[in-house]
Amino acid sequence: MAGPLALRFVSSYPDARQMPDTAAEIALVGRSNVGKSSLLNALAQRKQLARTSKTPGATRLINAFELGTEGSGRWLVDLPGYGYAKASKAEQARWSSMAEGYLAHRAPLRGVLHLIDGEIGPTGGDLQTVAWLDGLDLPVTYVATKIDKVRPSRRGARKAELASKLGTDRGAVQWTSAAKGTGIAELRALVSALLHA
Ligand SMILES: Nc1nc2c(ncn2[C@@H]2O[C@H](COP(=O)(O)OP(=O)(O)OP(=O)(O)O)[C@@H](O)[C@H]2O)c(=O)[nH]1
Ligand SMILES: [Mg+2]
Repeated sequence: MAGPLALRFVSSYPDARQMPDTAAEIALVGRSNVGKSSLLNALAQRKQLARTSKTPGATRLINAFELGTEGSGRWLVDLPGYGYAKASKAEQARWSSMAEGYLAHRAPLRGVLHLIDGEIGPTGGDLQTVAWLDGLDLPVTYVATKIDKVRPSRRGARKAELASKLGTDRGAVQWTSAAKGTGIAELRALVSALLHA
């Protein structure tokens, strides 16, 4: 099974147009508080590589992390989340344009991991993002987060329900818990394969 990914923080960018050329990138996309930064930390088995918080809006810039040896140019990119209701309209608009500008125009981008909260299922904002991403020519993998918060007796039904709301089949959703380590080895293998393809 895949061990921890060797990830190093490279830099934060307010605008994708300021990012240098790289060999390949994969981005973490999802609602604010869904667990993007926690998942990145779990992939690397590092507690504070990416900043996490109980309060949504922890990630406010495009944060780049490099995989493997320094200068490999293979990046995992942590994006600000969408749908944080308490942020001002102006702030929300700024974060969205930051993430959307990156996703729509970033040449080295090879694919997206779209995180969906496994406990609460896809929100309206998640489904809007699904539709928006569908318009881009990018492979999207759905990752359900926080499986530890779903009672074991409910997991089967929840998996079927979440996949059906996303309009995909059950096997297409990668279920994870950054807290408990569930599904993390599989995701490490996937990220590594996507960045080396
Ligand atoms: N129980 C549980 N909690 C989790 C898990 N993953 C993340 N969390 C919690 O969810 C909250 C948000 O996590 P973050 O990783 O900061 O979320 P984010 O998607 O990066 O949020 P933004 O940076 O605001 O977009 C934190 O309180 C985490 O501890 C998980 O697998 N299980
Ligand atoms: Mg974050």
